[in-house]
Amino acid sequence: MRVQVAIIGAGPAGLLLGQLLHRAGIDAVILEQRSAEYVLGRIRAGVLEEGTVELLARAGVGARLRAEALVHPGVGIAFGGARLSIDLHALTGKSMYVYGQTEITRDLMDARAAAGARTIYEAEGVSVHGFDGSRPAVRWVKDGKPRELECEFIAGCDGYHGACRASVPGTTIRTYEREYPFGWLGILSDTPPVDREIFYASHERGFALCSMRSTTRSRCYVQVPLTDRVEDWSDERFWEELRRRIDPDAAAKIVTGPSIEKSIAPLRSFVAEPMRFGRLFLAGDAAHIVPPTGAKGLNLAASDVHYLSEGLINWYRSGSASGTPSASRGG
Ligand code: RFL
Repeated sequence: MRVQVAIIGAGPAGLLLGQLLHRAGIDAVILEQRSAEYVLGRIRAGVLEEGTVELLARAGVGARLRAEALVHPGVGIAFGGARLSIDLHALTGKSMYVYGQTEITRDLMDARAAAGARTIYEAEGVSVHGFDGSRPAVRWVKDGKPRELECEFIAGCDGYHGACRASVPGTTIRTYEREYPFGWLGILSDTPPVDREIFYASHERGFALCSMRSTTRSRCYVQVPLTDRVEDWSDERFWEELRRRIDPDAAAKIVTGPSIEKSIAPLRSFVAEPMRFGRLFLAGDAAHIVPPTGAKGLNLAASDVHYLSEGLINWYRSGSASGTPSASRGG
């Protein structure tokens, strides 16, 4: 099998890149180690920046987002029992959008299926080869049989634990990492959001965030010690702790309810450079992660995909004359 671009990973970075390349007439196959259902079930991001929303629209998957996303002109910060609202729209002319990562994934998967573009799920043991030369290849096992794909470029969109970054010789990559000494306990619940706007709380007991996925679904977090386990946190304990950390007006308005997802994410910052190794490019969490407190990772992944797709599209349009694409911000 031969293809122009092999994309490793069907997270938001891989699916969005596949969609942009497909619209530009570039043949790309996505290889994903998990099942489509598993990928769709992963509950993560929900806060999108204007640039991400514009890029999704350009990829042809903006209609449902525009119709259903909650538009937030600003963000709040609670401290010392009071609340400060920052009107981002007034200050920058731009808003934030609340639309779940699962919904973006669903929109991109639907668009891919409608276009008849190929995604190979449950590809085991994916490995990347020959990216320092002109004929890279990807190998994997599917249904117990070894498979191989020849390609012109490989896009490593396989997240922080993926195979692509790990395949790069250690002498060619530099990494910077910081692990924070606390965890981020988040719950998702079918309860109305604490407030109309997303707000952070700075409190001596720890940081907190009241966010949402819709007008009926809340996503709230509290900072916890790294030694805590999810089992230590009943739903009642979570809501009680959140109440203590936010301003009294908001605390009085909280509607509590059972969690439908609860997890503790370790907080880590990580950056690898460069993001290009011959014909292998890294994008999204494969190259860098930021703590989910900032609601930034998916937006950064979208930004990488914007630059990478432009580089690849320009390269193919210019008849491949200019060597290899210059795509990442790092060159
Ligand atoms: P992903 O989403 O990790 O997808 C990588 C895909 O690659 C697959 N894979 C492989 N496939 C084949 N072979 C291999 N060897 C493979 N190894 C891995 C994986 O199965 C997966 O399908 O990376 P991508 O596409 O770069 O997207 C990044 C975003 O998912 C991530 O940055 C955000 O979720 C971060 N994030 C947030 N970002 C925002 O912009 N706004 C938010 O509000 C926000 N909230 C969050 C977040 C992340 C969180 N967690 C759990 C870390 C909230 C949380 C709690």
